[in-house]
Amino acid sequence: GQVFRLEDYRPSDYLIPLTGLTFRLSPDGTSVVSELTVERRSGSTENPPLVLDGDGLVLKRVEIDGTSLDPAAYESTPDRLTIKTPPATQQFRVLIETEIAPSKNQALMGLYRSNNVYCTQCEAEGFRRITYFLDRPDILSVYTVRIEARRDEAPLLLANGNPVERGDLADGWHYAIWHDPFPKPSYLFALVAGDLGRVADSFVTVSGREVELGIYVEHGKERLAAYAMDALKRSMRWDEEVFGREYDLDVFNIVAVSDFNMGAMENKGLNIFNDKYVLADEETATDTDFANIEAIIAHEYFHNWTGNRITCRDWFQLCLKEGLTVFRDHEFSADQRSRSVKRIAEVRTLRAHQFPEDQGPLAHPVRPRRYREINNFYTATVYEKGSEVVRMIRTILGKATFRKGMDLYFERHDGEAATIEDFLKVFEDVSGRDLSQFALWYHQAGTPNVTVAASHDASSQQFTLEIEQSVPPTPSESRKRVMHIPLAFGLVGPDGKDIAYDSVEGATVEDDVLHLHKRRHTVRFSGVKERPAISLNRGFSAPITLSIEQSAQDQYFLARHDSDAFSRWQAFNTLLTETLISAFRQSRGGKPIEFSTDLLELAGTIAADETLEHAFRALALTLPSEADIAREAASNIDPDAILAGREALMAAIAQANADLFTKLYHDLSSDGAFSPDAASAGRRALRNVLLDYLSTLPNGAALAATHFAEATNMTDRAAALTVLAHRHIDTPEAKEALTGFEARYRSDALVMDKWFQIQASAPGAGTVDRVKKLTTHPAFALANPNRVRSLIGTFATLNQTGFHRADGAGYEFFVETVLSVEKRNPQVAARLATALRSWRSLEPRRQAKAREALVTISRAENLSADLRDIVERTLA
Ligand code: DPP
Ligand code: ZN
Repeated sequence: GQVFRLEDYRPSDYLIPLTGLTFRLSPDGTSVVSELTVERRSGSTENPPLVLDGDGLVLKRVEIDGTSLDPAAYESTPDRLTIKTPPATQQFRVLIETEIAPSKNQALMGLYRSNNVYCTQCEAEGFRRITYFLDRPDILSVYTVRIEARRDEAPLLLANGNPVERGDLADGWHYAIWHDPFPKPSYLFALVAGDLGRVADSFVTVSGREVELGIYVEHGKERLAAYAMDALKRSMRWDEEVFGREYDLDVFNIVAVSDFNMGAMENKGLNIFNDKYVLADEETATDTDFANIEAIIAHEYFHNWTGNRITCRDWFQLCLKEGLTVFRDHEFSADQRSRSVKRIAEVRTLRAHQFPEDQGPLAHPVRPRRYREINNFYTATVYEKGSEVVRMIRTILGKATFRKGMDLYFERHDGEAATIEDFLKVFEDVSGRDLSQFALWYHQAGTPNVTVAASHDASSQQFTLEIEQSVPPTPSESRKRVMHIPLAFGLVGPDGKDIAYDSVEGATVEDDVLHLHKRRHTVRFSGVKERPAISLNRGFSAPITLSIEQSAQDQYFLARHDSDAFSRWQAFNTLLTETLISAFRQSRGGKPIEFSTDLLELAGTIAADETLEHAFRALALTLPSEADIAREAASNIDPDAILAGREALMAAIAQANADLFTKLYHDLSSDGAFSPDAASAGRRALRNVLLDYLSTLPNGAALAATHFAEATNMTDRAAALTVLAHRHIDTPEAKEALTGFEARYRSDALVMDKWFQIQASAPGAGTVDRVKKLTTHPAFALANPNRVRSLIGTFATLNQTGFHRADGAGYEFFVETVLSVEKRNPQVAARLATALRSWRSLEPRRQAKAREALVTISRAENLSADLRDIVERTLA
């Protein structure tokens, strides 16, 4: 396929200041009439051909300035419309009619049908599946949209912007007209038509304008949108208060659909959501679901300014809107919930998703320089690492200067399609700093590693850190440049408080942040009487891996006393990870596994520490996952040995703390009505982690069965079912719970997704066959992305022992499934295939089988550009 390169960017010859669209909706033959006002770029005196993008289109007619165009004057294919000699006038009008079939659209890009509702998804390049257009984000146009449909089929007609007019037409048809005054790129176009229920509310902006809010869901599910509506209003207020951003249209609508490739989409004034991120109540949604809904509602809303008002010049700049908007939603959630708990959760996500990407064959810079298929760049690197980079800018500049920079960004670039250079420039301008070395975070792939050795000299009262940074090579970037790494730190004294020092030399230190600018630093703190423990990268100030030469004594000390909650969690997590890696090696070597009693005791101390939030304790006690252990162990991975080591540590911690955990578990029983707030969720989280431990003890299955039976919300029910299905699958308790859950939720697709997920992630060799069988379950559908991700995606990403089964049976099933998904939906198939990205870290036998699986996919006939791109890069 074609390779697109950042350095090849060139402005288009033409602009499209105005776009009028008329849709006459019908499932199998929708007519789209597009009336474009086309303008030569100012200053240009030439009239080169006008080349419009298409994708699988059927052209019905073309007119220029009201006259039909002679067939010799244009060339059309399904993928392109070329008007050979446009008029020499500064402006001209082009009318294009295409016909599309929403009912046949299974790729879920462009205009399609979900549950009999017409809806659209245009990012990144779906608009060209609707009509011929300059389908690139730097073409900003003012849209007026007229929708016509049969009133009985689609009483509701929505598009971007504000409603203008609606009325009846002959033969039971009706129409609506929408106008969006804000120029926008085509990827933000949206249309929805169908029969949906409406939840209405309103919001008065800071300047006193009233905005009508609507969330549209399947009839009968209105009640389930209450939490999403509440999250929306909180997001709108927060963006005013924290970023000074006010909403700009008269209406803001959200539509939930059940077939959606992504989580949600920020179309101007008309967000379209995967229903999984709208619908929730305690009976059907877990606390994690509530938190995700809050975050994604906020994320899409925040895009109104970071993405829509200021968009991206080209798709290489995707992180300009995504990294920044993720940063904004992280900050929102931190303010709504617990900041330190939120930070720990973010870092866990970054390590679980972005680190393996950055450390494997699919590594790419936060701002990539080339791509073959842009759909494959909606990655953890662009989103999550992109957010970390913005966070580092704030760390370096300080909160007040950062805010000034953001204000300048909004002021300077409103209404534009901008670049990362534009973004960095505003921060240089407000701070007077040179951010050119910092900019490497956008340009250079790979996770930097920082190694640190500390020494203390009592006689000279000097504390010295020898620090070295390196960035491992990544595909097509073997030589790396030295980065600017901001490390928040503290020197922790014997009483747990940070100690003061007289002066520091060898690196810049500002506000408890150590700035690395060179490959090596020798940093000397003077006036340090007693040897402190070094707490480094507090709050995870830089997205790096860190190896500190540190005594176990210091690690235990920090895990008990670090005043920075993140670092305290980190210290304990590092102890657990190191223990699990050595347990894995012992297990593989056939040795009995032993654990330090200090570690087992510390787990108990943390569990019972009432000065710590419940949610913090739950996170601390959650052992690193099998994938975490595999990533940290890095090579020669045998998932069975990893699982054995992890289960052994679970059981050892549980045995050592049996009485304490049992008492805590009972003390934490719910005592009142359900609330999804963070404190209540934290309590449930801790109790459910304790259940997980206690279920390794005798009568564990019975305890989990009771927990399941007594659960009054989905969080507790799903937690108990997970314990039963993962640890006690062959017991009657597990069978009964799985059957009971299925019977109760058979007709609720989103809840059945959990039932699929829980079974697909059950460790062990038997899961492959169980998952295979589940693909024939009536609730499963290969055409629905949520179902595919729940069953197949979960199996491939969260089931190390099942997916990487030594005989390759997991891979064989996976290859077959990915190829059948691909026939309908290449985007979802390509995303699934990334599950094999870490194949080189497996032990040799599994590695050979995984490679075979990738090769089989690469040789399949008619492979889509999406899947080919992933598979070829993974094998390269
Ligand atoms: N809808 C996706 C997001 O908001 C892509 N823009 O991240
Ligand atoms: Zn986004």
